[in-house]
Amino acid sequence: MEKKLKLTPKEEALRSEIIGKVSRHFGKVMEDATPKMVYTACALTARDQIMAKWAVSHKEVKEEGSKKLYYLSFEFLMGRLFTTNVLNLMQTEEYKNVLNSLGYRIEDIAELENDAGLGNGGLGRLAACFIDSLTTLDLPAYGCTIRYEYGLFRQKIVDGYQTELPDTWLEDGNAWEVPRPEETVEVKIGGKVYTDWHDGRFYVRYENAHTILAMPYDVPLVGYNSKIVNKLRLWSAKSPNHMNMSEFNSGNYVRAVEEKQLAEVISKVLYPEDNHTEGKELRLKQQYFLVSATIQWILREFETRYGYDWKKLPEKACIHINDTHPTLAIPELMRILLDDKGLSWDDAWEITQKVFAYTNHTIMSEALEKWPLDMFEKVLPRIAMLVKEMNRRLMEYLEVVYPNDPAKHKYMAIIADNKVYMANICLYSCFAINGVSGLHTKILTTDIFADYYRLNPKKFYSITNGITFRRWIANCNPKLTQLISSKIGDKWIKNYDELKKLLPYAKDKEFCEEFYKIKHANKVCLAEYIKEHNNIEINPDSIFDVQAKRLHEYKRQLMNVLHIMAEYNRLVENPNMDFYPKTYIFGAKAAPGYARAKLIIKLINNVAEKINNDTRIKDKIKVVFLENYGVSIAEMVTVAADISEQISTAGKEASGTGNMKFMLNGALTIGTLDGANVEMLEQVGEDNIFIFGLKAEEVNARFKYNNSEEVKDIYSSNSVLRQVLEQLINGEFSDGNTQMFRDLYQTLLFGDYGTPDVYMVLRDFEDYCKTQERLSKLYENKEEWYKKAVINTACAGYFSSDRTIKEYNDKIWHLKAIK
Ligand code: 26W
Repeated sequence: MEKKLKLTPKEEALRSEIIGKVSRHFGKVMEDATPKMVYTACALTARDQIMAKWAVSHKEVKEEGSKKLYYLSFEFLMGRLFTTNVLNLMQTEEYKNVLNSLGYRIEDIAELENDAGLGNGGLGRLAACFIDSLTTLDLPAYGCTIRYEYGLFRQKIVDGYQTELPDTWLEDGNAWEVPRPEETVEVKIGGKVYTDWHDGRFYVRYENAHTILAMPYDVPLVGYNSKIVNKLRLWSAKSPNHMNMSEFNSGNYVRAVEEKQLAEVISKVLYPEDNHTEGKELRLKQQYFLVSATIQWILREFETRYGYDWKKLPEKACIHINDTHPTLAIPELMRILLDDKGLSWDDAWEITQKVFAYTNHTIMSEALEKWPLDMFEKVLPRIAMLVKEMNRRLMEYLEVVYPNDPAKHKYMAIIADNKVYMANICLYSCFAINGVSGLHTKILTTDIFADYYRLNPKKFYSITNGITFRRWIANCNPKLTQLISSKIGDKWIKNYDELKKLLPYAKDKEFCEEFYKIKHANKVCLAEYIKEHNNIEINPDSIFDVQAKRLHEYKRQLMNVLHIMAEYNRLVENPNMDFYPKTYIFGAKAAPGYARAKLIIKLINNVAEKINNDTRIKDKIKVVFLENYGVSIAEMVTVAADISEQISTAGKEASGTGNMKFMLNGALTIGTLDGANVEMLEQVGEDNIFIFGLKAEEVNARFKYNNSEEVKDIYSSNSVLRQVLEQLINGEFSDGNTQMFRDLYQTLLFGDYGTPDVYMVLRDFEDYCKTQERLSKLYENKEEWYKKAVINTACAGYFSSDRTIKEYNDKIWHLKAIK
């Protein structure tokens, strides 16, 4: 229903634009348009503005001959783009008013956009935050990834179990992308390669290689009140051949389209493994597909502007490798410089070494990528030759710097035991290598990468992760943003240091009261969502305790549930005890092949089912599992959380970024001294964060011996823990089924390979419970609680990804902001 509202001339113009889009794009008048059409029309008007800006920005970057960053990442977890784009264009009010005048609410329209969920977790979301900060700081940069037709799977909980459905995010089209068929490049996979010299030149010939076309789609991106437009380039795989007509005519319909399908499968799905690799051939093809297309494009751009002066490449381009997944960009650059551009090995190598930088995001050994050499040679015969030559030179070098140390050579090798080690390619070739938090970098340089570190300590940097304040507060928590800006102005959204100015307000009762009201309103919103989606009634006055992140044993969702079970047991025994009502909220996807992670999801759901329906405890505990956790759900839960669970086994979480989002929005953290939690403690001081558990060195020491004795001691001395462990196998939370959760019991008490409780769940349990109790006690004193909450928000400035990007730029990239 249209409403008569007074609009400014600018708003009137926008309104006509939207109506025009609905008419031209869908052939409808406003009254007949569906809300989805209105969404698309709005998105297209925003896109038009960005495109107009883009043309100018592109010209400037070109004219200035600026150095550019190419951020190669297998994942970009962008989420929805409409409201962040509108925010960055500084037009939220305009769109809100215009949509109102057309009878819509901006929130409802924004919700119709599918999340661009092209990522698993932290690494992918970090890439998305980085591209926002790069653009906001007017630094010329391109994000490069694959246009997965299906993003990460859609999670559906059936009878408490996770099931997976395809995420059909492109089904209704994607208003933000611009196809660039004219920039399609060819990628060659498989076949046989022959090399030879004649007439003083080196020749490479491919036989029976498969050619796949890589067609780019560009998503233009604006920064917050910024001058330039950057872009995310998404590569899509296309077959060079159409359907096979003769097969079709002979009635072989499947075979007629087979070849085409096989080529295009490369950009169909994102592998749902995070922190675990399986060495699948298709994934290797995907990796080469992305890097080959990107490197060809980079060199073409360079050549068009600067000709054949390849030595200049490092002055004009920096290529960032986001974890090892895009590592093959390194041998691919070598290949093109050698085979196509005719450079010598030494010249090509000198250039290559100055172009690439690498970030490591995990020390979990099962995440460190390695490929079977025979598969590698079959899929990428020419790249395999180059990688072998790199390894030969590396070995020669190691013999000089670390003589007579075969064990070390093997550990540092690119090829060992017939496997290709991706991280070692990066460590050998990149001019900069970094970890993502202080503790993580320390572990890299003193432990897993120590041998490379000793060779060249100056190449190593520590750069703590960050999050973009535009999405993670301005956009998802507009009320809090307004409250803060009403006191300290709105500069802090871009100048993160200014957030510190909020600190004095922690002592201002009235301010804290307002802060509390906003948190409460956000909790009410989340409660409504939960009522609608889970059909669970939750109390907005209870403490909202949230753990939202990928499901992994090291993140210890299991410890969280065991504690909930223990609290429940206490309440059942003594229903009238003093107990502040609590709502435990989980959001987590598990890798489809990770059986134990999926079992933990089932346990959470069974515990929820039992507790939520037990009238004896009078609604004092509720447990909710939010289905299909992703960026949009994250936005909703971060603003509503009172407690943020960051409870990984110390030394295992490289940084974490969810921890920062909760902190920024005024949740108090219960956490271990792991990843960026360490730095959060430094920022807020120990009175304002709830740290418990073993430290990284203590965990490490326990890894070195078999901790069976310690586990036995804990088991016999802690009766609360003993009870919940027994409940895993006595059917208490599984309708009498004593087998369902036996695996969890088994791994905690006896371990898979004889070492029980690898992730120290039992060891940290008691301290965790005590710390939880301290938090519940504190919540009774709202004044104290909100003082601490405000301090958390005020001290979160350091965790702006703008700070992170400035550090990357000063230390590694050296890009110049466009004036
Ligand atoms: C090949 C399978 C695979 C896929 C993804 C292996 C490893 C990964 C990522 C490196 C996992 C990941 O997302 N790591 C997270 O990166 C974040 C950004 O730096 C950190 O904040 C998290 O602590 C880290 O777990």
